[in-house]
Amino acid sequence: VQKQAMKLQLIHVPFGLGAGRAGTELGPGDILHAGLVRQIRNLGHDLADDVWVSCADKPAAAPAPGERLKHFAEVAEMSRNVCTEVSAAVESGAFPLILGGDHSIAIGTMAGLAAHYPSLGVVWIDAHTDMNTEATTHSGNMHGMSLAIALGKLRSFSYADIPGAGPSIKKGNIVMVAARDIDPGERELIRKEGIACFTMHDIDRLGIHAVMEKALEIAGSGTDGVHLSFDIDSVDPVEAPGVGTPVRGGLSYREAHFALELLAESGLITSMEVVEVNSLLDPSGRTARLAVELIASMLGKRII
Ligand code: EXY
Ligand code: MN
Ligand code: MN
Ligand code: MN
Repeated sequence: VQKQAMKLQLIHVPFGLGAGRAGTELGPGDILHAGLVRQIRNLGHDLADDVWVSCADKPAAAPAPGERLKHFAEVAEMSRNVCTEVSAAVESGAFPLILGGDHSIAIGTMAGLAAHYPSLGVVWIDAHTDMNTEATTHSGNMHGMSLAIALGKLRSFSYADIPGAGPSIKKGNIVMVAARDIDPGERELIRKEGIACFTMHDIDRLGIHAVMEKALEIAGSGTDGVHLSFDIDSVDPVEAPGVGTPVRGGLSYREAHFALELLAESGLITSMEVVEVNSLLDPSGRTARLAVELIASMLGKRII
């Protein structure tokens, strides 16, 4: 994010089959309806024509009981389409702003970005670490596997399966923030790979300022671009009730904004995505409105 006007490319991914509950396929429309374009224009940024990624909106078939990669074909197809659109946006010189949709859209986002940034830094703000593999997942929901896939840890799906994808993300360039619901298999993989993970415990201990400074150091050094993957379930469910996998004890309203303001101020962020808004679970529209406010912070709203 630069301090002067940017050309933003909105990429909408109305996809929900990576999650365990329907509703995130409505996320892009909900966020637009909550006033995103007005906010972006008020910040003085320009907008290229919106792109809507074609993706399945209903399952081809009900997953078999115990299926470990639910709706695999639909997720793979969506990932290929997202990769193509994100890569084209970077090529056009625009700043990609991708709206989900569940967090499985990040598979294609990072694939497309890595084609242009071979040493891509990733800041993953999320209640979860999304580091399950087909061997460790309990749910079979692929939104819980996005980072593991980007790291090349799944046997049955990697960037080699996505035409035009860049290389896998390097583990030293990833940092997770706000994790507080981590499965045993994820914890083991995170430890084994030595991936930087600042949990809510770390945030309570160190404070969000220090955590974000460390996160920027990790994702911003030795990298050629920094992607922010923002899962709105990172925010406390009191502020963000419309999410499919809520976890109590999340980021406060100001911790979330402060973290994003620091990222904007750094000038290091070269792309971002906002995922998991599910307004079927929040008729008040509060969560979609929060997403718009947080995007404004990411785009420099409080930088004077
Ligand atoms: N770890 C759990 C699973 O793998 O199913 C929950 C994952 C939730 C993923 C959301 C997008 O952050
Ligand atoms: Mn996530
Ligand atoms: Mn999450
Ligand atoms: Mn590094």
